[in-house]
Amino acid sequence: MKNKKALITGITGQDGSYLAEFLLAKGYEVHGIKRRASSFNTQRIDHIYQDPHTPNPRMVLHYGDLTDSSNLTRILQQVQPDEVYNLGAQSHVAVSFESPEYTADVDAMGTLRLLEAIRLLGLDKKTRFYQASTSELYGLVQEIPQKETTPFYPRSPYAVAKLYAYWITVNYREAYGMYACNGILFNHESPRRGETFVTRKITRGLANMAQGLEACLYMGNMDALRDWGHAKDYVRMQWMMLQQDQPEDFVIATGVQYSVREFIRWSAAEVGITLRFEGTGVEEHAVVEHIEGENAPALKVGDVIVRVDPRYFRPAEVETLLGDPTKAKEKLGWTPEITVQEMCAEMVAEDLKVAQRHALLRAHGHDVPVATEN
Ligand code: NDP
Ligand code: GDR
Repeated sequence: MKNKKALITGITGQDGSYLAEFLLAKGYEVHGIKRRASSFNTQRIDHIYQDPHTPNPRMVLHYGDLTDSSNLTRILQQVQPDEVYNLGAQSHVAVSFESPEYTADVDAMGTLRLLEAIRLLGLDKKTRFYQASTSELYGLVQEIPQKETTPFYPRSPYAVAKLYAYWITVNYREAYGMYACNGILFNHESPRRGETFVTRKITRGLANMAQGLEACLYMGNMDALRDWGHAKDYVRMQWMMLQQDQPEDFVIATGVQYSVREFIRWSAAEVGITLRFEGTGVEEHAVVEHIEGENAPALKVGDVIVRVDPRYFRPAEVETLLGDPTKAKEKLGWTPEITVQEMCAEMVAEDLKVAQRHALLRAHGHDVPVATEN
């Protein structure tokens, strides 16, 4: 039997990289769309990249953009994929308040462009379509926990754009009989998570502070509650959703929620630091109470290493998200294998390795770029 072909938008992102690995291991020929950038932007997939000069490469990258219909149509025509995974997006909620129109163009219209191209090329009976939908659709929560039937109430330009993408996917399924479905995924993280999402900002920030590369971690709303899983578990589910007889939408979550503050405590503990939170509101801060082991030579008891900076508050916040993955468990047999605590340990360990390398370079007089705008 011929290998299946998959096309992944957003292949250079967190999920795209894990999904590409997963599909290659299953024997797929994987095509991905990458954006033209002035610097290299393929760090997450460099380890699986195949030189186009190798005979019959099973991984092929195409330049493209979700804002460009003609480009998407040409790539789809050329690849004739069995499965399309639409993971590409301006995926940062806070940034969507800064760039609402661009976010709508990529996240909402981009999805329509792909679906319409599949239809116009006559691929609608061949190509199965996965849409990266999100728990942000629930926004101002109407029911706890959230499941497939919970009403939506989006709270950001990102979530509103994704709401359009959700419904246009349902609409193409119902109107044209396409195999198109939504995975309504709750937050999922990994060592490959973008540096400005909260978990990675925390694990990287703590690792850098432990090694003397940063002085303080400035946070937004630490009361926010999230249902965090591991990206590896969630991409497996993306594939499973396209292997069913009938296309359906599924919530993917762990069913457990924690606060951002809790995630900071765990990450600190992974570095060997016990934190004490003091104060309330914008005055809240965390003090180093105890240090164990060798991972934090740059810190001492009494240091204030976490503060609140209101610039990270959002114009409208999603305070609490908790998913109910019962349908995914019962219909597909999916359950997450990696706990949030295991994931946190993995993320801190990876960030510590990098911070230790950078501290060594700095000690030998080399410049080390550590600043991040979050
Ligand atoms: P990332 O931000 O890590 O990756 C986004 C990807 O989209 C990158 O490859 C990025 O390219 C690409 N992209 C951005 N803009 C465009 C554009 N205009 N045209 C083409 N590609 C573009 O996101 P994740 O991997 O974390 O998430 C994958 C998808 O799942 C996203 O759609 C996200 O909204 C959604 N989602 C994510 C969840 C999560 O917790 N991670 C939860 C629920 C949904 P580049 O590398 O060049 O920036
Ligand atoms: P989210 O993820 O908005 O849920 O969207 P993010 O990690 O950015 O925020 C989670 C929660 O933490 C609070 N928070 C902070 N967030 C950031 N980024 N930086 C901070 O300093 C900070 N302090 C507190 C936030 O206010 C929020 O409540 C992610 C993205 O991957 C989306 O693409 C995806 O759809 C959803 O998850 C599900």
